[in-house]
Amino acid sequence: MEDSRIGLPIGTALDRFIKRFQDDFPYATGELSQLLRDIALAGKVVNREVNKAGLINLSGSIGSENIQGEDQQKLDVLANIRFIRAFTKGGEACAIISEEDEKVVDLHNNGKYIIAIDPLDGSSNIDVNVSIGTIFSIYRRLSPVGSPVSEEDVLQPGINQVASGYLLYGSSTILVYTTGKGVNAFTYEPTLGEYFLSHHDLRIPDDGKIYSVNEASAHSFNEPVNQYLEYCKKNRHTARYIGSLVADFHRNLLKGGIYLYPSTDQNPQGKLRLMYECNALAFVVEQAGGKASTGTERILEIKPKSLHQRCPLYIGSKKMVDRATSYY
Ligand code: P6P
Repeated sequence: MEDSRIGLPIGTALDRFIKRFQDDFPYATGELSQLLRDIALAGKVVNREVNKAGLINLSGSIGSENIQGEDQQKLDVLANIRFIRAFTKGGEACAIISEEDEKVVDLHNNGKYIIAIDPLDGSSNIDVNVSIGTIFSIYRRLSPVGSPVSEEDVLQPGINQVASGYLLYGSSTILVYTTGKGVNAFTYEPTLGEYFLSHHDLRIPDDGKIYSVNEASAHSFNEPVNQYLEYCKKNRHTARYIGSLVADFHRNLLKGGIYLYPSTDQNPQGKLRLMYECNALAFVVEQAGGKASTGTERILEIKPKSLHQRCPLYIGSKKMVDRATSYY
């Protein structure tokens, strides 16, 4: 099916799509394109490991905790190694902020880009065969190429992102990303080892009836959250919560909906991390016509204070986020 807006039909290979749009970037000298290819390649490798985890004893935990104090799954560590290796070989990124590493991973090269990544989000679902995902953000470094990576390079607000997206390892594996000119999705065809354009210029429905929240924490939600949930129930919404952010987000992106992770007594700042979960998805959802807020502040405008800081997250259809935040 020819899409006149871009002259590239559904089914176009990722590489050709990236090349076609590389010229849209005044400063693009191909590095950002190469970075996207590196992510796609690492995603293929992680996809293969995720799909056979049970067979080669890759599921389960390694008995250690990451800096978040969360039980590290074998695939968490593997995915982190795969993505860092891809960026190291590619040479386009000079530093990486990863959920699995306490400090910034400095690649000591002349790369122009900073990556923030959650290599495998929702990994506690690996053992029960529920979809999981990789979430990534790409920034340009602010300090001169080749100089030591500075704190201002890594703690940039989400509005500075040059690209962001996610891989969803589900019934099929899909790569969804934006470079600030809309959102496109590529479905992976494992027999050909290639991603093909499956959703062009994705737009999230302005409104929806699906809300995603873990209501087991409702006793500790603040009043505005409970008022909104009351509204949802009175207006015949549907609750859908997979417990895997990327899977919940992707369904809401396609069908319309809102995902909420408010502050709770267990996670007073919210559970999700600003740098490599909230900012990345906020850029995607805004590019698709949706919204992302902490409840009181636009996610993309938050000035980060630390690598792994958390924030409350309301993300999805514009009208749903507006209503949810109107109770504040
Ligand atoms: P809870 C997975 O650990 C994750 O980061 C997201 O993928 C998911 O939406 C959320 O946490 C689930 O958290 O507290 O509901 O189990």
